[in-house]
Amino acid sequence: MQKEKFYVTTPIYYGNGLPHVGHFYSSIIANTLYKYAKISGKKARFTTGIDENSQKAVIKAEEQGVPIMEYLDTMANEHKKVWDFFNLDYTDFIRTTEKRHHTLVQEVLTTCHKRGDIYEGEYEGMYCVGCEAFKKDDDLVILDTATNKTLPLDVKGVPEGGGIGQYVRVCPDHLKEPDKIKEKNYFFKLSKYQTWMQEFYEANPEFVVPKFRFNEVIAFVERGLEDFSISRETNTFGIPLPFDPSQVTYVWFDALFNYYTSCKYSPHPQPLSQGARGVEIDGKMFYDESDVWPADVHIVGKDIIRFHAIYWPAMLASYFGLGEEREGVLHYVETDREKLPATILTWGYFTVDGQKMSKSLGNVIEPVSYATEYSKELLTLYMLSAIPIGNDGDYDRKSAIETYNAKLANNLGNLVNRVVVLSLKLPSPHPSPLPLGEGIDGILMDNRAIIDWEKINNWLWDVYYTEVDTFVSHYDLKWALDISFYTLDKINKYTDENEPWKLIKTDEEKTREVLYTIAEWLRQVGMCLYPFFPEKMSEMFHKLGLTDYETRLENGELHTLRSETPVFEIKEKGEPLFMRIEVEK
Ligand code: ME8
Repeated sequence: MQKEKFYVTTPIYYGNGLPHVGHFYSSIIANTLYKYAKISGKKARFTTGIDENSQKAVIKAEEQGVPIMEYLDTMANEHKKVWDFFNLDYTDFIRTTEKRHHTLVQEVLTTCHKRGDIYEGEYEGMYCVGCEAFKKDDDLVILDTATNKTLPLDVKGVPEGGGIGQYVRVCPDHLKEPDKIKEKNYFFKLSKYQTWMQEFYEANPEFVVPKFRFNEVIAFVERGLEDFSISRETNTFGIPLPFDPSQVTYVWFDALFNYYTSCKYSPHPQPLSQGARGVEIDGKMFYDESDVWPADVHIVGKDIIRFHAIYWPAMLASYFGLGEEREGVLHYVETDREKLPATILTWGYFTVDGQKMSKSLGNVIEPVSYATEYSKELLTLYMLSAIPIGNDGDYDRKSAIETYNAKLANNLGNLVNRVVVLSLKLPSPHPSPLPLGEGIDGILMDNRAIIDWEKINNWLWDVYYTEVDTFVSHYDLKWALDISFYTLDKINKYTDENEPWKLIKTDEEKTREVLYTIAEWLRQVGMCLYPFFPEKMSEMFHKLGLTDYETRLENGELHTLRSETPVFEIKEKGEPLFMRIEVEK
């Protein structure tokens, strides 16, 4: 039987800086969704990487006096080091300077050109190198160079009383005046896709999540789509247009197709496609994994939503030849869906302790050093549980520590510790038909006839699993975490009510039952939390004496494991699972 598939991507980050917490956020969402799909037995794929064909990188390399490729190789390694530190389980790390990507983009450009969707023209206007985007007047804000503050967006023209050159129009994100440009360019006929796009949105109301961001996109499209420039004459670094090599394609037409290159020319054949034939490009083998296309979810920040929600479907429509022309107008047809990404999941911007993250304020959270100082799980937990995906959010450092202490160190960590310590105090188990080994303390066996099994079962199967699976499939990771910690609260309550630390002095049999019950709850919640905190949950399974859990989950056995009757062969106390962190005053 064909396995269900799941394909998730992060934006490819610009390689001219190191990843900060904003990048970490999309990567950890992607990793969690990927892991959840994988343990659920899906054919899962997770692509991340870096966006290299940009003017910004060329400028940086020149500033440092190193050849561009040497600079990019160093940066690609630095990026990988960050993701490897967090053990992110990406299937593919793509670099847009790779030959496989050049091959694909040139094939796309040729196809779209032949279809008549790319034409030659002249561009005159403004270009922001920081955004790698052309700007219109409306896109800019006014900067008061005397105070270095931007004026409200609704201020029209230059306020009175300013000195000469005091007020300049700048890009709101980079606070720099865009370059004035006049050059020959090639344009993409986005306007041809106006009706098609509106019909596509209409038929797919969940294309952009959350809804309020989709509404912004829809309103933008309703104002009318304009053709956009896809090439630059003055840039020399990038992918040349196959039909006019004096021009290189400018960043978006190139960058967005990374998501497809990664499947079409995959460095690894996935288990399901054994026998897939490889092609050799630049001495490396690549495999056609395009059966995982389209992406199930692209994770993107709000600043790049228009590119993903408008340009991207239109480019794909042009490449794949989607739509049906009737009386000179292109219309959307239901089967187009099979080639288009299912969801664009967007998030907002973070501030740190209520302030904009900026180098000059010294409040940029650098994920590796922050996680080294505190804990990886603290960062993941706070990012995924304090900020609902979609909204702008604040990273409140004090509250991050408090959340970690309450949920991971106290709630989960203490429970594990209790079960382990008390189990080790129990004498060797009673004879059992199970092959347990002899004379080992701390073994908890199944005893479902007399423990509170029904209660657990009802909650787990009727509520918890359904809710977690549903939340995750709607990309609602906050709620998946919240219900898991709510379940842990229930186990803590059960533990407090049964007081196994007292019971152990009087009733060994009943203690065994209570501890088994707690351990079983922990096993079940641990499997749902595994995609969020894989290292710590593996450690917890190990403490509970469950062998092979990590391997079996990674092999997609979540559903089998949920129904299994485990034996907990607890052997040693070891270090606490989560150390408490002191809150800084
Ligand atoms: O845009 N809070 O790359 P990028 C939250 N190469 N998110 C933030 C943030 C903040 N303070 N700062 C940045 C690019 N981001 C392109 C993508 S994809 C085909 C090409 C987010 O490195 C930002 O919103 O500038 C963006 O989505 C992502 O980080 C990557 O940004």
